[in-house]
Amino acid sequence: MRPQIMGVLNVTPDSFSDGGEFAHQEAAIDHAVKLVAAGADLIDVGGETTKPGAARVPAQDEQRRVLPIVRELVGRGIRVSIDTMNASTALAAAEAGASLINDVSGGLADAGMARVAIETDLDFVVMHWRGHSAGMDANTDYADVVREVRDALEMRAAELIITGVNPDRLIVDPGIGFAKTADQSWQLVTHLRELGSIGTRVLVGASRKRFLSMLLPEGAPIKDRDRSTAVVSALAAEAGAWGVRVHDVRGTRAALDFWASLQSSDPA
Ligand code: PMM
Repeated sequence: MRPQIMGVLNVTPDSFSDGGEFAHQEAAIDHAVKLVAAGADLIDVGGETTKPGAARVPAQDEQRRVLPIVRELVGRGIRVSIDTMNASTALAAAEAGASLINDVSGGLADAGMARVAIETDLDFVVMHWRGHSAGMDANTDYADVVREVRDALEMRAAELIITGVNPDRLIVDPGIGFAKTADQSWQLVTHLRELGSIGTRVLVGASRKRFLSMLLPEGAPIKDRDRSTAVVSALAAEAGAWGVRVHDVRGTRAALDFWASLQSSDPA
């Protein structure tokens, strides 16, 4: 089966228009609707930038940004994932109808997150994480990045299951670009299949990340990474991933539909 496509909707002050709060929200909803029309299965709403070096955002500010959007999208029948490290935001989004919690810290940033995952029994994405964005570029020492990320995710999943999280709800994510050099991100992308032995579903978030610029001319615009993102989406499908998180849904949808038709066609 084709992987699920999670369309990225970052609702941060630097995204969308600067025409005031309402115009900003309208533009965000408009963008989400376009992502669904382009083939997204769910929309990943986030109100805190996790780019390398980024500072934290207070949970109240995050909630002011994301909750009206979650409510509106759910009201329109769109499946929503909430991209947050804050248990209070995850809970409020769940109450507003979100169907998946996407925590880049895998429940490590906020000790209350596991409880929210247990109580809501929503799908729960647990990403490989080595600490907050402010210092993560200095935290890339691995002897064997593929084995260490795999083992850390397996360990984290086991801890969460012992705490009471439903194993069927867990989805692990290697955290491409999070405390990983470009070379380490490449290694993870080419060994995604090894995450399958953890026994949970796997999500891959490679979209527009820095490592994809390695094959592009110096200074190429970010959007030029969309074609290689679509290739990585097809690689993820081939490796058995449950889902991919992408900005350019159209490109990934075309790649995945093509991949799926190759799967179903009879070999000559
Ligand atoms: N990457 C970003 C944000 N959220 N969530 C998951 N599960 N996996 C990721 O790789 C991931 C994420 C950062 O990307 P962006 O700033 O381009 O949205």
